[in-house]
Amino acid sequence: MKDLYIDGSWTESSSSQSGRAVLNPHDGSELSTVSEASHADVDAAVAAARNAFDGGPWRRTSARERGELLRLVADLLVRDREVLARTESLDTGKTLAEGRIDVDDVTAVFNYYAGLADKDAGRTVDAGNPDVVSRVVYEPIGVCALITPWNYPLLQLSWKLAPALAAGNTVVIKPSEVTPLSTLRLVGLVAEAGAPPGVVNLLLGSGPVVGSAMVEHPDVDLVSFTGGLATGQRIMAMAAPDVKRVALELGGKNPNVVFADADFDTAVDYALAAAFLHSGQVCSAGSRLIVEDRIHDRFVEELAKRADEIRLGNGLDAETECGPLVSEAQRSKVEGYIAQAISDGARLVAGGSRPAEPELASGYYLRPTVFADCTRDMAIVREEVFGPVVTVERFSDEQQAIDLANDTDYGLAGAVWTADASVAQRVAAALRHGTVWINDFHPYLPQAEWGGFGKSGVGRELGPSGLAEYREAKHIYHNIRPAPMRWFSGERS
Ligand code: TXE
Repeated sequence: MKDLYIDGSWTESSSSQSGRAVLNPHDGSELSTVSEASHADVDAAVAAARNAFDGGPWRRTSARERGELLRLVADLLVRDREVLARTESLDTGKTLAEGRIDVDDVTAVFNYYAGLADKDAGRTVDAGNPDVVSRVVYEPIGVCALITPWNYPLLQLSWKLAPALAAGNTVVIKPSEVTPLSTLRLVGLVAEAGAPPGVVNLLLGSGPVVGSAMVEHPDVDLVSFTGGLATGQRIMAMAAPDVKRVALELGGKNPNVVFADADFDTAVDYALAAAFLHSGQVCSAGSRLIVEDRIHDRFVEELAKRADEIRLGNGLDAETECGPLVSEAQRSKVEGYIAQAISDGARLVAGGSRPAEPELASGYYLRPTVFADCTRDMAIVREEVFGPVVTVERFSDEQQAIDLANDTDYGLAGAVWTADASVAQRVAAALRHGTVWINDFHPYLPQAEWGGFGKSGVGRELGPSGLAEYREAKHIYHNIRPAPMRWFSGERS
């Protein structure tokens, strides 16, 4: 299997380990077998990226040329939209419609950074001295390790790869071992678009072996990681000895606050999408509903009824509204949370179990699950479940809603639903979360920063800050009338 991409060639792993089976979460069948990289492969990929950064032609490309490369990748994504969407759907279990949206979003991200690449070459600074020319310029950081998760393999990679290349870095990519297939295709497109050898390298394999070796490699300058909190903490510690730059997106426990004056049907509709899109395996999933007392009971009743009606099934089937979880391991983790929530006293009002349909029995399915009577001390309310589970808490006034919404270690995203614009603005201002939606849930824009407060991570992706993560700022101070200043004259007065 030649499925590692190192120094401009597809190569075989040098590991003696046999390949890894990639499974279809709909039925557990094998989609493909992929390589497991060895430590020697990690060394080769990092060396290729290092050489391409230090000495290759990439260094001499202009920002405009790099932007053109990204634009070409975007065009190829449009060409291959259907096959990429299908690959993503098969590998992750998400619906084909979601897969298509992902590819369109990825295309938009490449186009956005294609446009931004040459827009900001730095600035001139007034040094307060007419004989000084002082300017700030931006330079690439160097070799970037890009480690991505399994829920949005293509999308999460694009948020890293496009700005890293726009800034002039070289990269070594490692997708999740659970869902590597669309990344293989995307790396193929970047090669087809003409990225010089060594600029983009691809490794496959497990996090603890291949991922750790990348993070600890002395020739890696930056690690950008999206994944779970525990892994992020480990990566930050591994990056510390070399003071590597780190950019981390570590998920969330995202509040969705509904005031009684919000449009009821719309708020219920969005609460379902917030919680159950991609079976809740979304870092910004609205997994914590916080509902005003006056509508609480009616809201819970309607939410549970509609959750029960969600059609589960194969992501490739046009009838399907919600696919399976990504793996057996992820499903059993979520089932553990459900069991604990019941024993902690949360009231199960929908789902909580695997579906009864025989045709779904071999896939990793779970019914959309709603828990009422939840309190902030419960694990199901505090920890990221990453499955089709939503908890409901209640509030009686604005301050209580804000306090509940902010009572989390995370701080990725949140929403407020109300017809009162003043309430909406006050609550949005008070929320300690990186994105706040008012009367909406989930949309993000390539032009707007994405990332979290607190334990949701370090740094920002997307927007101009998403490019800044991959740049070093350098101040160049030029004295244009040099003359001795006699600070040390050696003379005594
Ligand atoms: O993620 P990991 P897992 C959360 C979610 C989920 C939990 C666990 O709550 O239930 O994380 O999922 C690589 N050094 N999110 O265990 O381990 C790994 O190979 C370097 C939230 O699957 O974080 C993969 O490529 N790399 C999230 C990537 O890290 C390592 C999306 C993510 O895997 C590594 C996914 C190591 N020691 C899960 N160990 C989000 N923020 O959206 C693993 N990896």
